[in-house]
Amino acid sequence: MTQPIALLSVYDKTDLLDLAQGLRSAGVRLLGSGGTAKKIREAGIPIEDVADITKAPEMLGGRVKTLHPAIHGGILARSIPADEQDLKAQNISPISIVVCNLYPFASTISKPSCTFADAIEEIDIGGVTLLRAAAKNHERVSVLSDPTDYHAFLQAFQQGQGDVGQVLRNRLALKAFEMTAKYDDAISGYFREQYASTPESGPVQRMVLRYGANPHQKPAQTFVAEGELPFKVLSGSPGYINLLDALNSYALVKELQEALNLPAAASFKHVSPAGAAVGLELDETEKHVYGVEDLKEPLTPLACAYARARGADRMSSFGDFIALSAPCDLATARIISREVSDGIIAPGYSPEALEVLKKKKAGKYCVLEMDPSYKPSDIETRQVYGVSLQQRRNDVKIDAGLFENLVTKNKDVPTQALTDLIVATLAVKYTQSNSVSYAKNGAIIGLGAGQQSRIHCTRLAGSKADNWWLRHHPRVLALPFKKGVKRAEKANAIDLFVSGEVLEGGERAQWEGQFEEVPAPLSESEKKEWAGKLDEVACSSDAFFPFADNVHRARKSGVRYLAAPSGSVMDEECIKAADEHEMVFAHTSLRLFHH
Ligand code: 93A
Repeated sequence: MTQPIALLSVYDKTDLLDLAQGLRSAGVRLLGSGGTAKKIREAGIPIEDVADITKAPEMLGGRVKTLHPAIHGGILARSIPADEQDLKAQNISPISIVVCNLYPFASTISKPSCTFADAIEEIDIGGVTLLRAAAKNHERVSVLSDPTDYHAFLQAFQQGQGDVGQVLRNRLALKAFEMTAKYDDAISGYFREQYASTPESGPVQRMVLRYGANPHQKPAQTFVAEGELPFKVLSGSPGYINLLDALNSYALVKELQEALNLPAAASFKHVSPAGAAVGLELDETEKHVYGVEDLKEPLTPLACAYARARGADRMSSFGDFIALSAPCDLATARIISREVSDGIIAPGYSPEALEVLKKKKAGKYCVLEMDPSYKPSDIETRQVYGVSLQQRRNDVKIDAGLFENLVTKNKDVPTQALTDLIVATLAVKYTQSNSVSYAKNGAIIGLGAGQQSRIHCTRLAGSKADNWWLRHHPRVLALPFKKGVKRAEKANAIDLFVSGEVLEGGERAQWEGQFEEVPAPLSESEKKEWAGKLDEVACSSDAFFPFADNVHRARKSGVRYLAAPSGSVMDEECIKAADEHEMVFAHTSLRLFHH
């Protein structure tokens, strides 16, 4: 057997001498690059210089040390006659062990004093090539990229009398590939920062964020690893949660528009919709309920969509992030300009609309322009507590076909109900689970998000829908507000009025002080009578109803059309409950958890 050769070239020289000694004792011939060979030789362990083999000195101040056919031929040659012949012809000996770790690029650039030139010099070329070559040829070659592996390797080498076995070589190769991938990530991240963070330097691929989910979570950034960010910042500067809202809400409105062929809008808070709607015309009562009756600008379909989305749950929508499926027009911008909102994403803005929006929040309102042709990749990855999770994106299409399996006696689904089922189902697709949503007239009217119990979702969404409906009550529409009461204050006062919250002391005085004449509370019988008038509501659940209580609760808020996947042991009970109320129940066989 020919003597095995190990090539050593390491920046981090931890445990290097033990390894060299061990290999040497096992009869391995050692070859080393400049500093590595020097250290080993000084410890009295015999080693040859790479330059002795290549007959080429290290050059360019160390930029070229091991990059030579005598080295890479020796590593890459397979145990096949053709390769062996090639080596023989060039007088090259095969190398069977490569020990290499790289220049510390990441830690160098993390130092505040690091200059651009420092960063450039810290990009390891030869070492990466050694690692990749050895890892590629791991059928024959062992690659040691981490000092913590030396000891086990030596043991295996001694036990196997020079053959550590394929399983160990496989794991070492994988580690080397992961090492170079991480290394390259750090390098491309650095250059993204240098070359692709401002519009002046070309397409923007990366943006610094002030902070992450909370102010102490720094640094923070957003980036794409190829192409450019699919949105442009026209005004303000988006934060981390703004972007979570913007990207999720835009996905929702884009799908709503595609599914229903109507402009769509969403009002997001904390990565769930507070409202979402398509642009169906508003009648006079609805204009009052949504606070757009006094708008001078005629309502466009897009403005109707946003009025509905924003008006469904005005309390939750306070300080929302808005998404529009179509370019923002002046009427929509005028509605937005009167509300407290954090930002907007849309596939464009008319010049007049942009002018209105840019004035919001003293010029700090966040306006993002989305590229409508953007296609996210099929696979999405995120990290939780340092562990990566990867899945196929939830790109399932929601359309009328989803609601064909009608399992109740009543199978009558009018066109409007179908629209509402689609709106309700698309909303839960983009709502933190568990979730249940109620929709009517092309808009979400109640949504229960992020509850661990399904009945709590159904109740929460139901109570929101009840409040929404009570806001249509003639006595609410006629509440005698004093002049000068702000829109948000009115929304708050109405919410307290319809919810029947008992107020005391200063809070009560403050509430009463907003009216010309203090209104008498809505009585239970008034509420009950009014609730009885709500019907034809659609309801969608992101997973099956585990008990029939959900069906009964939904009906109390006017739900006539239900959609949920099947799969519960209580499916039959749920269908029975729906039949009892003459509801229509569509089993979708599609679960839509979202986190
Ligand atoms: O500048 S390099 O990219 N050019 C090379 O040819 C090369 N070969 C090995 N850097 C190169 N290396 C790196 O040198 C290794 O990755 C290792 O980190 C370091 C070892 O240098 P020395 O043996 O002189 O201490």
